[in-house]
Amino acid sequence: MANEPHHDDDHGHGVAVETAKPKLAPPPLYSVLLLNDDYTPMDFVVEVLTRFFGMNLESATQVMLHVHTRGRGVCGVYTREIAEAKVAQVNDFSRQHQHPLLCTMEQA
Ligand code: TYC
Repeated sequence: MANEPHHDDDHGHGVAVETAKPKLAPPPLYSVLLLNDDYTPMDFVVEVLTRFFGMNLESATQVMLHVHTRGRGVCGVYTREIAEAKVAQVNDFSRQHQHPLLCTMEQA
């Protein structure tokens, strides 16, 4: 009886063992949005969508028209740091070209 095998993790040496958490939680995701305005040219918005969001001309035109008619639209979904970088790049680019186009983000 004294030499029966142990069936716990510490092999009978009194070490406290805590079971590891099985997984890391996935990072929260953020939607990057464009907002409509009355002044930014449609061509410029299409240029932004192709340059910063990797869209082809057809997708970029669809998203631009969606924003134009609905007021806002999603350009892409990213982790926080990538979304923040996209927002900064788009707003800098728009200001450099003297357009009031606004890009923002929200948790998806
Ligand atoms: N409403 C603008 C126009 O009529 C076009 C536009 C589309 C502006 C999308 C911003 O995010 C925008 N010229």
